[in-house]
Amino acid sequence: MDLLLKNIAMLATPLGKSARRGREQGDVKIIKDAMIGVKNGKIAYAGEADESLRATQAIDCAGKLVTPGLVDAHTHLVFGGWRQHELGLKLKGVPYLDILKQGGGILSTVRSTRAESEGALFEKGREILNDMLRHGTTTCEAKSGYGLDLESEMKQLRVIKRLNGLNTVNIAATFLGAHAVPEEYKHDRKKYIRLVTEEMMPAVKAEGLAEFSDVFCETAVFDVEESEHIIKAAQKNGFQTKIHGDEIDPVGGAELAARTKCISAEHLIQASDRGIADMAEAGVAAVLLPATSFYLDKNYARARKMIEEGVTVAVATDFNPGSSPNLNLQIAMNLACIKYRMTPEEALTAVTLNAAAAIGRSDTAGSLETGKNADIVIWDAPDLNYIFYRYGSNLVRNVIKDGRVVV
Ligand code: IZC
Ligand code: ZN
Repeated sequence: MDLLLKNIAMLATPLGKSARRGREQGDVKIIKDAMIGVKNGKIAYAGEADESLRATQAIDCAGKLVTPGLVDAHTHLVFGGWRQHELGLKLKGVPYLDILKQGGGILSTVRSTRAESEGALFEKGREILNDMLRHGTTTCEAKSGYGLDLESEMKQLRVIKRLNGLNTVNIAATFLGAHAVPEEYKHDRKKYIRLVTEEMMPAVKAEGLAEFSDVFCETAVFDVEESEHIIKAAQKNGFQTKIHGDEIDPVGGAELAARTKCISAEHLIQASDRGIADMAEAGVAAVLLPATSFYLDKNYARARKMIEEGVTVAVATDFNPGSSPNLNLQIAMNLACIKYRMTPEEALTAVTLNAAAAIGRSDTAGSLETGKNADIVIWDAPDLNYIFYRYGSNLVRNVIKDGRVVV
């Protein structure tokens, strides 16, 4: 073997190549006094300590906790500018959707992203990925949606592709041309939807720039009928589909995700009972974003009900310059316990295997078992509970990505 991780006090990992839902979400394998062996960037052994194992390099894990590298299944990580100027508006009580209606919010980031060069976006994205890695994230999803014209959407997606090529954090790309109606189309939204479905989608597909397509289905953004049309067009263009649904108002996003067989639906703060049952039935993953609830000072999605009904639950940061300017998945993990009432075991599965499943990566990422990518976090923690309890500090001690120590 190339690398051996020795003296692991506790190895904690979900198991399998597909999502774990219902009661199985909390089925995490815990091995005390464990070892992990790595060969050619893949896991070759993960089990009890075995002194007969040999490798060219060894790491002493100093009696700490080891888990799979974290998977952040929902981010908007490439954008120009920030939006700290909106903090004062928020504190005065101006709602998120009102800021957007006044041409701020997403549209403010669209202006700064359009104005930024591809090179500058790439450099900023590189810094962000390094920061994510330092916080334990080894795989993430990244959405476009701050270009909202053909060239700027392509620019954002090309940046995502180049960032993925750095191999800092593995990235699954999502086209989000339907993130908002840009200002120049505000009097002809149908025309913008045609631009997204008839020009942008084929162009993105032709250059192989995104696997997934997403839509912001929300009051005053895209209604259910428009969203359904956009999802179906994406599927015709060969994308797997995702939806930002029921984030602020209960518009029926969960039901739509189930009806159209989306791979995942995100946010779901206001998802109805019917919508949750439909998602369980259709096998749509819920990607819940508790740091967004926190930052928008909103309610929290009904994660317990979703788990009880058999929905696959993943938890992600929603990192973006507006509603969730935090890229540290550990914060979302803590909120998943405290606000969603998920157990540490359920929450670990939500940020590893289930998150990987929500972005089509569960065959290679999200668990520590033979054959998977050797993406591993060594924590400054003696056991699993500790990382959900000691919130606020970055508890990552080392990160191993594809079998190499990178942090
Ligand atoms: O820039 O505000 N919710 N999209 C949907 C976002 C938040 C990102 C943003
Ligand atoms: Zn989002």
